[in-house]
Amino acid sequence: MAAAFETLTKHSRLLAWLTEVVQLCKPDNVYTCDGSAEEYGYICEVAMKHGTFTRLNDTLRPDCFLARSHPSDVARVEDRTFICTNDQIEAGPTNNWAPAREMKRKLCAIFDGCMEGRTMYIIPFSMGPVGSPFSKIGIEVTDSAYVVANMTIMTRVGTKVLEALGSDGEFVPCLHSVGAPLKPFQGDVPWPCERDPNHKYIVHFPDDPSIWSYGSGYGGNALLGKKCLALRIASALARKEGWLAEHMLILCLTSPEGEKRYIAGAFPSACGKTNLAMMRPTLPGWKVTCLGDDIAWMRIGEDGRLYAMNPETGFFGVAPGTSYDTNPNAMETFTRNSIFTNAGLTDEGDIWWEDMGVPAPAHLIDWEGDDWTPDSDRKAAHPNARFTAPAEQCPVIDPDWENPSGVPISAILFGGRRAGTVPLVYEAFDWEHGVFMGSAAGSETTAANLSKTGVLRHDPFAMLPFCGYNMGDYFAHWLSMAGRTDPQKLPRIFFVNWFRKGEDGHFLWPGYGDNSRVLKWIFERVGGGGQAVKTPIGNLPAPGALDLSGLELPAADLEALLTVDVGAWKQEAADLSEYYEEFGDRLPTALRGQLEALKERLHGR
Ligand code: OXD
Ligand code: MN
Repeated sequence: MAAAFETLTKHSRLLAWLTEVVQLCKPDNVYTCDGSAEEYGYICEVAMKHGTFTRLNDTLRPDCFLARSHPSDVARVEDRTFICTNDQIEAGPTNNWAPAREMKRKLCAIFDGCMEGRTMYIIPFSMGPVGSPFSKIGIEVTDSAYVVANMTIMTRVGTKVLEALGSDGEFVPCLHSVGAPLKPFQGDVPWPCERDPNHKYIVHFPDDPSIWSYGSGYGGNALLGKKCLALRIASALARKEGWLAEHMLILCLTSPEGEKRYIAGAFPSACGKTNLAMMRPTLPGWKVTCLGDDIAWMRIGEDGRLYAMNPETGFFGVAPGTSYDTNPNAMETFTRNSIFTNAGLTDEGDIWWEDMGVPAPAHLIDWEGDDWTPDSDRKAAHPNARFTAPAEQCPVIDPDWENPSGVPISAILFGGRRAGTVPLVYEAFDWEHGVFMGSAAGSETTAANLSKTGVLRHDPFAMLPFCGYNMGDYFAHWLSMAGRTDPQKLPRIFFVNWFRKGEDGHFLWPGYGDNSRVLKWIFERVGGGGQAVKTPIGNLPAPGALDLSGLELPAADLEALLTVDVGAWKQEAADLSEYYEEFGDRLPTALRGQLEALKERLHGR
């Protein structure tokens, strides 16, 4: 057992807060994490003892575990996620809001005694390299060993963080409970959580800042460093401090000549960010290395360029669909030291999921713990099943992924899953137009959140579920970056769409490693080359400018991928006008101006 927290820090605010949460939550034991390998082993043993973890076959998948969640707790719960400020306008129209003071009162009642019969774990963690001036420290208090194990992979945890915090450093208090206290002699279940979907609370107080999460043990609801701190809280801090906290992958593209360019990309959940971040290019001689697959913190550096850093240390990726065809580097990343949640368990003790690229076994145990055969009419893995894997195990991890100063970004991509209208790639005319493009992003929904699938939802900058303040102000903050440096030094902005479909429903673009063809054009554009044609929506690749060597793409498909359907875009602009109404007077006039200019270009004026 680790030493009592009182002996581990002299930070009086931290001590006061921990004392308060112990009194409130009333755990049986308190354990402070030191972040060591021994501790990780011990936590995994605890999770196995509770039935949360099953150890996988040590030959096939060394030091890996499978967890099965309760069927009521399988994804982020956006309808139970709140941004709590004094005035609703500060949270804006895209967030659930409640008055901060009232919500705190309510949460204090809900958290009262919520850890009875359980161990409280204190997890000191750093988002970003420990000690980097760009990093932020959080202290997560949780009653879930599963959360401790996952946080240990996803963030930098332990004593070194308390040391960096010193006696008066800033930290974000992050209180988490699965919401399932144990009465004396009550037996535990493998995945304790609040079963009532209306009694889960993922609450952010950006003005404190602090996070309170109750009732779910899953993913972004519970691993509070990720969406809660590194996006919702960080976006609000970033606005105050003049930087950007974004839902973006970071990759480095190296040309056959050895020239490197760093690219960041914002895509809504389940649009293939992880696949793109560690892609194996099909174009000979081109190389992609990965710095991050989900979150980028970006600041203007001393040279006036925008630098990006991944605050995480692991990948929490969607498992189904991940295969040696779609993402061989991810497959190599989670060969060991990884946690799988809601995957199928084969009779050999390995994991399996739909579209893993290996035939379905004749029998397995599905994500709900039941026998499954290929004839079953259920999925073996939940569609939002996940792998948690250390970033350092990625075969193409970039040597600079932990550089405390980040890497200079040359291009920013926005994208989404769009069956129609949006071409394969186009480039913004300038920063303001690029911000407009980001604000107009949207995607057809999938299983990473609980909304209906296949419906188009606006998802500006892929930040709809993650922006910790008024989205109109967020647009203004993006626009303001042009005033913080020489705008010519800012990255160029592009929109991409790998998901365009033909009339018969087939994908027009092969995607995956062939996306390197689009990245090559982007690489050339930012270097001053790459031919483009100006269209009403932006600059598209000129005929012949995309490198399609070795690819058999029907001419009609290429044509459909690279033409601007003016009629469809007029409709798109009309939809956007309506969407913009939501933001009222918080919508920057520059964006209204961009929309009007787009309409004029579409009408040929
Ligand atoms: C994620 C998400 O899990 O965006 O990364 O939903
Ligand atoms: Mn994400």
